[in-house]
Amino acid sequence: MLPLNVNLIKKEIVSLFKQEDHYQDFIPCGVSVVSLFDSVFQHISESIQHSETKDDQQQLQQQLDALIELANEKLLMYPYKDVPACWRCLLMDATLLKSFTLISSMEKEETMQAKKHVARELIKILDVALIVSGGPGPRRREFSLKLLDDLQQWLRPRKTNTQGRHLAINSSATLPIIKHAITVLKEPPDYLWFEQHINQKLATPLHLQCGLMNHWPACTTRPWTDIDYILQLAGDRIVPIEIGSKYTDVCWQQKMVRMEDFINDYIIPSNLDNQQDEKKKPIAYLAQHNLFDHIPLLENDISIPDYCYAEPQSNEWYLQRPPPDVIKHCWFGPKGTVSPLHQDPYHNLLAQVVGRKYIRLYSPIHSSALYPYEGIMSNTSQVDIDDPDLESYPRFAEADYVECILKPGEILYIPPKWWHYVQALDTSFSVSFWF
Ligand SMILES: O=C(O)CCC(=O)C(=O)O
Repeated sequence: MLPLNVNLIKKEIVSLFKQEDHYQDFIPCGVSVVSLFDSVFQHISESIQHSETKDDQQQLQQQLDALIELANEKLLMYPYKDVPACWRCLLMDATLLKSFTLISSMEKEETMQAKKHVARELIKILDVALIVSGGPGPRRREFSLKLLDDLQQWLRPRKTNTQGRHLAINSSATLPIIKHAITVLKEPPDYLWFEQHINQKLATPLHLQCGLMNHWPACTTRPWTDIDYILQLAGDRIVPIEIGSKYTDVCWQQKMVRMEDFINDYIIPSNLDNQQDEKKKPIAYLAQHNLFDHIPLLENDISIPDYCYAEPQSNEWYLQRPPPDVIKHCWFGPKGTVSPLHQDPYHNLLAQVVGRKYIRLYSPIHSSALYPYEGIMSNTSQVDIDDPDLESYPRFAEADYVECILKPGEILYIPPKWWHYVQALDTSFSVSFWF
Protein backbone atom coordinates (compact mmCIF):
# COMPACT_ATOMS: atom_id res chain seq x y z
CA MET A 1 0.00 0.00 0.00
CA LEU A 2 1.26 3.44 -0.89
CA PRO A 3 0.53 6.32 1.46
CA LEU A 4 -0.01 8.34 -1.74
CA ASN A 5 -3.63 8.43 -2.80
CA VAL A 6 -3.05 6.78 -6.17
CA ASN A 7 -6.68 6.73 -7.29
CA LEU A 8 -7.14 10.39 -6.53
CA ILE A 9 -3.94 11.29 -8.42
CA LYS A 10 -5.14 9.29 -11.44
CA LYS A 11 -8.56 10.97 -11.38
CA GLU A 12 -6.93 14.39 -11.07
CA ILE A 13 -4.74 13.73 -14.10
CA VAL A 14 -7.74 12.73 -16.20
CA SER A 15 -9.74 15.73 -14.97
CA LEU A 16 -6.96 18.05 -16.19
CA PHE A 17 -7.96 17.08 -19.71
CA LYS A 18 -11.69 16.89 -19.31
CA GLN A 19 -12.18 20.49 -18.30
CA GLU A 20 -11.34 22.12 -21.58
CA ASP A 21 -10.89 21.36 -25.22
CA HIS A 22 -7.19 20.56 -25.01
CA TYR A 23 -6.98 19.44 -28.64
CA GLN A 24 -7.02 23.09 -29.67
CA ASP A 25 -3.48 23.37 -28.31
CA PHE A 26 -2.23 20.47 -30.42
CA ILE A 27 -3.92 21.14 -33.74
CA PRO A 28 -0.77 22.77 -35.18
CA CYS A 29 1.14 19.53 -34.34
CA GLY A 30 -0.82 17.74 -37.08
CA VAL A 31 -3.71 15.28 -37.40
CA SER A 32 -1.70 12.16 -36.61
CA VAL A 33 -0.43 13.63 -33.32
CA VAL A 34 -3.94 14.71 -32.29
CA SER A 35 -5.47 11.32 -33.07
CA LEU A 36 -2.70 9.35 -31.32
CA PHE A 37 -2.99 11.56 -28.25
CA ASP A 38 -6.77 11.19 -28.30
CA SER A 39 -6.68 7.41 -28.53
CA VAL A 40 -4.16 7.19 -25.65
CA PHE A 41 -6.27 9.55 -23.57
CA GLN A 42 -9.51 7.56 -24.18
CA HIS A 43 -7.73 4.39 -23.17
CA ILE A 44 -6.39 5.98 -20.02
CA SER A 45 -9.67 7.49 -18.90
CA GLU A 46 -11.43 4.13 -19.38
CA SER A 47 -8.73 2.40 -17.36
CA ILE A 48 -9.88 4.25 -14.24
CA GLN A 49 -12.89 1.89 -14.20
CA HIS A 50 -11.31 -1.21 -15.75
CA SER A 51 -7.68 -1.56 -14.82
CA GLU A 52 -5.57 -2.20 -17.93
CA THR A 53 -3.44 -5.29 -18.52
CA LYS A 54 0.35 -5.17 -18.38
CA ASP A 55 0.49 -5.40 -22.18
CA ASP A 56 -1.96 -2.52 -22.59
CA GLN A 57 0.05 -0.50 -20.15
CA GLN A 58 3.25 -1.17 -22.05
CA GLN A 59 1.68 -0.18 -25.34
CA LEU A 60 0.35 3.07 -23.85
CA GLN A 61 3.77 3.90 -22.48
CA GLN A 62 5.40 3.30 -25.86
CA GLN A 63 2.90 5.56 -27.58
CA LEU A 64 3.42 8.28 -24.98
CA ASP A 65 7.20 7.93 -25.26
CA ALA A 66 6.85 8.45 -29.02
CA LEU A 67 4.84 11.66 -28.45
CA ILE A 68 7.33 12.89 -25.83
CA GLU A 69 10.26 12.13 -28.11
CA LEU A 70 8.62 13.93 -31.02
CA ALA A 71 7.92 17.03 -28.89
CA ASN A 72 11.53 17.02 -27.61
CA GLU A 73 12.89 16.76 -31.14
CA LYS A 74 10.80 19.72 -32.26
CA LEU A 75 11.87 21.73 -29.22
CA LEU A 76 15.50 21.20 -30.14
CA MET A 77 14.91 22.55 -33.64
CA TYR A 78 14.16 26.12 -32.52
CA PRO A 79 15.73 28.73 -30.26
CA TYR A 80 13.64 28.44 -27.05
CA LYS A 81 11.76 31.73 -27.53
CA ASP A 82 10.62 30.71 -31.03
CA VAL A 83 9.34 27.20 -30.21
CA PRO A 84 5.71 26.88 -31.43
CA ALA A 85 3.54 26.61 -28.28
CA CYS A 86 1.89 23.37 -29.52
CA TRP A 87 5.10 21.34 -28.99
CA ARG A 88 5.56 22.64 -25.45
CA CYS A 89 1.90 21.76 -24.72
CA LEU A 90 2.34 18.31 -26.24
CA LEU A 91 5.44 17.66 -24.11
CA MET A 92 3.64 18.70 -20.91
CA ASP A 93 0.42 16.80 -21.61
CA ALA A 94 2.00 13.60 -22.92
CA THR A 95 4.23 13.61 -19.81
CA LEU A 96 1.20 14.00 -17.56
CA LEU A 97 -0.45 11.00 -19.22
CA LYS A 98 2.79 9.06 -18.86
CA SER A 99 2.72 10.00 -15.16
CA PHE A 100 -0.70 8.32 -15.02
CA THR A 101 0.72 5.09 -16.43
CA LEU A 102 3.72 5.23 -14.09
CA ILE A 103 1.50 5.78 -11.05
CA SER A 104 -0.52 2.73 -12.14
CA SER A 105 2.57 0.61 -12.53
CA MET A 106 3.96 1.84 -9.22
CA GLU A 107 0.81 0.56 -7.54
CA LYS A 108 1.34 -2.88 -9.08
CA GLU A 109 4.99 -3.23 -8.09
CA GLU A 110 5.47 -5.67 -5.25
CA THR A 111 8.55 -4.42 -3.46
CA MET A 112 9.08 -1.05 -1.88
CA GLN A 113 12.37 -0.76 -3.74
CA ALA A 114 10.61 -1.21 -7.10
CA LYS A 115 7.91 1.32 -6.17
CA LYS A 116 10.59 3.85 -5.20
CA HIS A 117 12.37 3.24 -8.47
CA VAL A 118 9.18 4.09 -10.40
CA ALA A 119 8.58 7.16 -8.19
CA ARG A 120 12.06 8.47 -9.07
CA GLU A 121 11.43 7.81 -12.76
CA LEU A 122 8.18 9.75 -12.51
CA ILE A 123 9.87 12.69 -10.76
CA LYS A 124 12.50 12.71 -13.47
CA ILE A 125 10.16 12.88 -16.46
CA LEU A 126 7.84 15.40 -14.83
CA ASP A 127 10.64 17.72 -13.67
CA VAL A 128 12.32 17.61 -17.07
CA ALA A 129 9.02 18.33 -18.84
CA LEU A 130 8.37 21.29 -16.52
CA ILE A 131 11.87 22.70 -17.02
CA VAL A 132 11.83 22.22 -20.80
CA SER A 133 8.22 23.17 -21.54
CA GLY A 134 7.74 25.81 -18.83
CA GLY A 135 4.53 23.99 -17.74
CA PRO A 136 1.98 25.44 -20.20
CA GLY A 137 -1.77 24.79 -20.02
CA PRO A 138 -4.39 25.27 -17.32
CA ARG A 139 -3.56 23.81 -13.88
CA ARG A 140 -0.72 21.67 -15.32
CA ARG A 141 2.00 23.44 -13.45
CA GLU A 142 0.27 23.58 -10.04
CA PHE A 143 -0.80 19.94 -10.29
CA SER A 144 2.68 18.76 -11.32
CA LEU A 145 4.43 20.70 -8.55
CA LYS A 146 2.08 19.26 -5.93
CA LEU A 147 2.56 15.71 -7.25
CA LEU A 148 6.34 16.18 -7.35
CA ASP A 149 6.41 17.41 -3.78
CA ASP A 150 4.13 14.57 -2.58
CA LEU A 151 6.42 12.03 -4.24
CA GLN A 152 9.51 13.68 -2.77
CA GLN A 153 7.97 13.63 0.71
CA TRP A 154 7.00 10.01 0.28
CA LEU A 155 10.56 9.11 -0.72
CA ARG A 156 12.12 11.23 2.04
CA PRO A 157 9.72 11.92 4.93
CA ARG A 158 10.45 15.35 6.40
CA LYS A 159 11.75 15.78 9.90
CA THR A 160 11.92 19.16 11.59
CA ASN A 161 15.44 18.52 12.86
CA THR A 162 17.71 16.96 10.28
CA GLN A 163 20.89 16.75 12.42
CA GLY A 164 22.35 17.39 9.01
CA ARG A 165 25.82 17.49 7.53
CA HIS A 166 26.87 21.11 7.16
CA LEU A 167 28.85 22.83 4.45
CA ALA A 168 31.89 24.49 5.96
CA ILE A 169 33.90 27.58 5.14
CA ASN A 170 37.63 27.01 4.98
CA SER A 171 38.68 29.60 7.51
CA SER A 172 42.40 29.00 6.85
CA ALA A 173 42.19 29.57 3.05
CA THR A 174 44.27 32.38 1.58
CA LEU A 175 41.90 35.00 0.24
CA PRO A 176 42.51 37.42 -2.64
CA ILE A 177 43.83 40.79 -1.46
CA ILE A 178 41.32 43.57 -2.05
CA LYS A 179 43.04 46.65 -3.50
CA HIS A 180 40.05 48.61 -4.85
CA ALA A 181 37.19 48.01 -2.44
CA ILE A 182 33.56 48.53 -3.37
CA THR A 183 31.77 51.12 -1.15
CA VAL A 184 30.66 49.31 2.00
CA LEU A 185 27.43 50.17 3.86
CA LYS A 186 27.31 48.98 7.45
CA GLU A 187 23.78 50.34 8.06
CA PRO A 188 20.74 49.60 5.85
CA PRO A 189 20.38 52.51 3.42
CA ASP A 190 17.20 54.55 3.46
CA TYR A 191 14.82 53.27 0.74
CA LEU A 192 14.53 56.67 -1.01
CA TRP A 193 18.28 57.18 -0.80
CA PHE A 194 18.74 53.79 -2.48
CA GLU A 195 16.20 54.66 -5.18
CA GLN A 196 18.06 57.87 -5.95
CA HIS A 197 21.38 56.07 -5.88
CA ILE A 198 20.36 53.49 -8.49
CA ASN A 199 18.81 56.15 -10.71
CA GLN A 200 21.95 58.26 -11.05
CA LYS A 201 23.34 58.71 -14.55
CA LEU A 202 25.92 56.05 -13.76
CA ALA A 203 25.03 54.20 -10.55
CA THR A 204 27.88 52.64 -8.58
CA PRO A 205 28.05 49.25 -6.81
CA LEU A 206 27.37 48.90 -3.07
CA HIS A 207 28.54 46.21 -0.71
CA LEU A 208 25.71 45.88 1.83
CA GLN A 209 27.10 44.50 5.09
CA CYS A 210 24.13 45.51 7.18
CA GLY A 211 22.31 42.34 8.19
CA LEU A 212 19.66 42.47 5.45
CA MET A 213 19.43 38.67 5.44
CA ASN A 214 19.47 38.16 9.22
CA HIS A 215 15.81 37.12 9.20
CA TRP A 216 16.05 34.67 6.28
CA PRO A 217 15.34 31.09 7.41
CA ALA A 218 17.98 30.08 4.79
CA CYS A 219 20.56 31.75 7.05
CA THR A 220 19.04 30.76 10.42
CA THR A 221 16.36 28.17 11.20
CA ARG A 222 16.41 26.24 7.90
CA PRO A 223 20.03 26.84 6.97
CA TRP A 224 21.06 26.07 3.42
CA THR A 225 24.46 25.02 4.78
CA ASP A 226 22.59 21.87 5.94
CA ILE A 227 22.95 19.46 3.03
CA ASP A 228 20.47 17.02 4.53
CA TYR A 229 17.84 19.75 4.66
CA ILE A 230 18.32 20.47 0.95
CA LEU A 231 18.20 16.72 0.23
CA GLN A 232 14.99 16.32 2.20
CA LEU A 233 13.32 19.03 0.17
CA ALA A 234 14.74 18.19 -3.22
CA GLY A 235 17.13 15.21 -3.19
CA ASP A 236 15.30 13.34 -5.98
CA ARG A 237 14.34 16.41 -7.99
CA ILE A 238 16.01 17.16 -11.31
CA VAL A 239 18.09 20.30 -11.71
CA PRO A 240 19.96 21.74 -14.70
CA ILE A 241 23.70 22.04 -14.12
CA GLU A 242 26.62 23.37 -16.12
CA ILE A 243 29.75 21.24 -16.28
CA GLY A 244 33.11 22.86 -16.93
CA SER A 245 34.80 25.63 -15.03
CA LYS A 246 33.26 28.46 -17.06
CA TYR A 247 30.71 28.87 -19.85
CA THR A 248 33.34 30.30 -22.19
CA ASP A 249 35.33 27.00 -22.13
CA VAL A 250 35.12 24.74 -25.20
CA CYS A 251 34.28 21.63 -23.19
CA TRP A 252 31.52 23.34 -21.19
CA GLN A 253 28.16 21.50 -21.29
CA GLN A 254 24.73 21.49 -19.66
CA LYS A 255 23.02 18.47 -18.09
CA MET A 256 19.92 17.61 -16.06
CA VAL A 257 20.75 15.58 -12.95
CA ARG A 258 19.21 14.53 -9.64
CA MET A 259 19.97 17.04 -6.90
CA GLU A 260 21.40 14.22 -4.76
CA ASP A 261 23.82 13.18 -7.51
CA PHE A 262 24.91 16.80 -7.99
CA ILE A 263 25.53 17.15 -4.24
CA ASN A 264 27.33 13.81 -3.91
CA ASP A 265 29.45 14.17 -7.03
CA TYR A 266 30.38 17.85 -6.90
CA ILE A 267 29.36 19.65 -3.70
CA ILE A 268 30.52 17.20 -1.01
CA PRO A 269 33.96 16.45 -2.58
CA SER A 270 34.59 20.19 -3.00
CA ASN A 271 33.58 20.85 0.58
CA LEU A 272 36.04 18.24 1.81
CA ASP A 273 38.66 19.96 -0.33
CA ASN A 274 37.87 23.16 1.51
CA GLN A 275 39.10 21.44 4.59
CA GLN A 276 41.88 19.28 3.18
CA ASP A 277 43.05 21.61 0.42
CA GLU A 278 43.15 18.87 -2.20
CA LYS A 279 43.14 20.18 -5.75
CA LYS A 280 41.31 19.78 -9.06
CA LYS A 281 37.95 18.09 -9.02
CA PRO A 282 35.63 18.62 -11.98
CA ILE A 283 33.47 21.70 -11.52
CA ALA A 284 29.70 21.76 -11.96
CA TYR A 285 27.41 24.70 -11.29
CA LEU A 286 23.68 24.99 -10.78
CA ALA A 287 23.77 28.48 -12.25
CA GLN A 288 21.23 31.15 -13.12
CA HIS A 289 18.28 28.87 -12.50
CA ASN A 290 15.02 29.81 -10.86
CA LEU A 291 14.96 26.84 -8.50
CA PHE A 292 12.01 28.42 -6.68
CA ASP A 293 9.83 27.87 -9.74
CA HIS A 294 10.23 24.11 -9.30
CA ILE A 295 10.77 23.84 -5.56
CA PRO A 296 8.50 26.58 -4.19
CA LEU A 297 9.15 25.48 -0.59
CA LEU A 298 12.71 26.81 -0.89
CA GLU A 299 11.31 30.26 -1.53
CA ASN A 300 9.88 30.30 2.01
CA ASP A 301 13.49 30.38 3.21
CA ILE A 302 14.35 33.71 1.58
CA SER A 303 12.78 37.10 1.30
CA ILE A 304 12.95 39.52 -1.61
CA PRO A 305 14.79 42.64 -0.37
CA ASP A 306 12.48 45.70 -0.28
CA TYR A 307 15.06 47.60 -2.35
CA CYS A 308 14.07 45.46 -5.35
CA TYR A 309 10.82 47.43 -5.45
CA ALA A 310 12.63 50.74 -6.01
CA GLU A 311 11.50 52.14 -9.35
CA PRO A 312 14.28 52.03 -11.92
CA GLN A 313 14.30 54.84 -14.47
CA SER A 314 15.47 54.30 -18.03
CA ASN A 315 18.84 55.78 -18.92
CA GLU A 316 21.85 55.04 -21.08
CA TRP A 317 22.58 51.81 -19.13
CA TYR A 318 19.03 50.71 -18.30
CA LEU A 319 17.25 50.61 -21.60
CA GLN A 320 14.36 48.21 -21.11
CA ARG A 321 11.26 48.38 -18.92
CA PRO A 322 11.57 46.81 -15.46
CA PRO A 323 10.50 43.13 -15.44
CA PRO A 324 6.87 42.61 -14.27
CA ASP A 325 8.20 40.56 -11.31
CA VAL A 326 11.60 40.50 -9.68
CA ILE A 327 13.67 37.87 -11.54
CA LYS A 328 15.20 35.39 -9.08
CA HIS A 329 18.06 33.04 -9.83
CA CYS A 330 19.89 30.50 -7.70
CA TRP A 331 23.63 29.91 -7.98
CA PHE A 332 24.68 26.73 -6.12
CA GLY A 333 28.08 25.22 -6.69
CA PRO A 334 31.38 24.01 -5.32
CA LYS A 335 34.42 26.09 -4.54
CA GLY A 336 36.05 27.30 -7.77
CA THR A 337 33.00 28.02 -9.98
CA VAL A 338 33.67 31.01 -12.20
CA SER A 339 31.17 33.28 -13.93
CA PRO A 340 33.38 34.94 -16.55
CA LEU A 341 33.35 38.72 -16.91
CA HIS A 342 29.93 39.63 -18.32
CA GLN A 343 27.19 42.25 -18.02
CA ASP A 344 23.40 42.04 -17.56
CA PRO A 345 20.70 44.56 -18.45
CA TYR A 346 19.07 44.76 -14.97
CA HIS A 347 19.77 46.17 -11.53
CA ASN A 348 20.93 43.24 -9.42
CA LEU A 349 21.03 42.47 -5.71
CA LEU A 350 23.24 39.41 -5.32
CA ALA A 351 22.63 37.84 -1.91
CA GLN A 352 25.20 35.45 -0.47
CA VAL A 353 23.64 32.65 1.59
CA VAL A 354 26.43 30.07 1.89
CA GLY A 355 30.21 30.44 1.44
CA ARG A 356 32.20 33.37 0.05
CA LYS A 357 32.69 34.78 -3.45
CA TYR A 358 35.35 37.02 -4.91
CA ILE A 359 33.65 39.57 -7.20
CA ARG A 360 35.25 42.12 -9.50
CA LEU A 361 33.30 44.84 -11.28
CA TYR A 362 34.12 47.14 -14.20
CA SER A 363 32.04 50.17 -15.12
CA PRO A 364 30.28 50.03 -18.52
CA ILE A 365 32.29 53.09 -19.53
CA HIS A 366 35.28 50.72 -19.79
CA SER A 367 33.48 48.25 -22.09
CA SER A 368 35.82 48.68 -25.04
CA ALA A 369 38.85 47.86 -22.86
CA LEU A 370 37.17 44.56 -21.97
CA TYR A 371 36.90 43.33 -25.56
CA PRO A 372 33.35 41.90 -25.64
CA TYR A 373 32.71 38.98 -27.99
CA GLU A 374 30.77 39.75 -31.14
CA GLY A 375 27.28 38.33 -31.81
CA ILE A 376 25.17 36.47 -29.26
CA MET A 377 27.92 36.54 -26.60
CA SER A 378 28.35 40.32 -26.81
CA ASN A 379 27.57 40.60 -23.07
CA THR A 380 30.73 38.57 -22.28
CA SER A 381 34.34 39.75 -22.26
CA GLN A 382 36.97 37.78 -24.18
CA VAL A 383 39.50 38.49 -21.44
CA ASP A 384 40.22 35.68 -19.01
CA ILE A 385 40.49 37.54 -15.70
CA ASP A 386 42.52 34.72 -14.14
CA ASP A 387 45.12 34.85 -16.88
CA PRO A 388 44.68 37.92 -19.08
CA ASP A 389 46.37 37.82 -22.47
CA LEU A 390 47.67 41.40 -22.62
CA GLU A 391 49.17 40.97 -26.06
CA SER A 392 45.78 40.30 -27.57
CA TYR A 393 43.88 42.64 -25.21
CA PRO A 394 46.37 45.41 -24.30
CA ARG A 395 43.86 48.02 -23.11
CA PHE A 396 42.52 45.64 -20.48
CA ALA A 397 45.50 46.50 -18.24
CA GLU A 398 44.30 50.10 -17.95
CA ALA A 399 40.66 49.44 -17.08
CA ASP A 400 39.80 50.47 -13.50
CA TYR A 401 37.85 48.04 -11.38
CA VAL A 402 36.37 47.60 -7.92
CA GLU A 403 36.19 44.34 -6.00
CA CYS A 404 35.01 42.60 -2.85
CA ILE A 405 34.76 39.32 -1.03
CA LEU A 406 31.05 38.72 -0.51
CA LYS A 407 30.44 36.76 2.70
CA PRO A 408 27.38 34.87 3.96
CA GLY A 409 24.61 37.31 4.91
CA GLU A 410 25.94 40.10 2.68
CA ILE A 411 24.37 41.56 -0.47
CA LEU A 412 26.09 43.20 -3.43
CA TYR A 413 24.27 45.78 -5.52
CA ILE A 414 25.45 45.48 -9.15
CA PRO A 415 24.15 48.30 -11.36
CA PRO A 416 22.88 47.45 -14.86
CA LYS A 417 25.57 46.86 -17.49
CA TRP A 418 28.39 46.77 -14.95
CA TRP A 419 30.73 43.98 -15.98
CA HIS A 420 31.09 41.35 -13.27
CA TYR A 421 33.41 38.43 -12.70
CA VAL A 422 32.49 36.02 -9.90
CA GLN A 423 34.58 33.23 -8.38
CA ALA A 424 33.40 30.99 -5.53
CA LEU A 425 35.99 30.77 -2.74
CA ASP A 426 34.04 28.08 -0.88
CA THR A 427 31.08 25.83 -1.62
CA SER A 428 28.58 28.55 -2.28
CA PHE A 429 24.85 29.28 -2.59
CA SER A 430 23.71 32.72 -3.73
CA VAL A 431 20.42 34.17 -4.88
CA SER A 432 20.28 37.07 -7.32
CA PHE A 433 17.37 39.45 -7.68
CA TRP A 434 17.12 41.35 -10.97
CA PHE A 435 14.80 44.32 -11.18
O1 LIG B 1 27.36 34.21 -8.76
C1 LIG B 1 27.70 34.03 -9.92
O2 LIG B 1 28.45 33.09 -10.28
C2 LIG B 1 27.25 34.98 -11.01
C3 LIG B 1 26.17 35.92 -10.56
C4 LIG B 1 25.70 36.77 -11.69
O3 LIG B 1 26.28 36.81 -12.75
C5 LIG B 1 24.48 37.56 -11.53
O4 LIG B 1 23.90 37.56 -10.45
O5 LIG B 1 24.08 38.21 -12.52
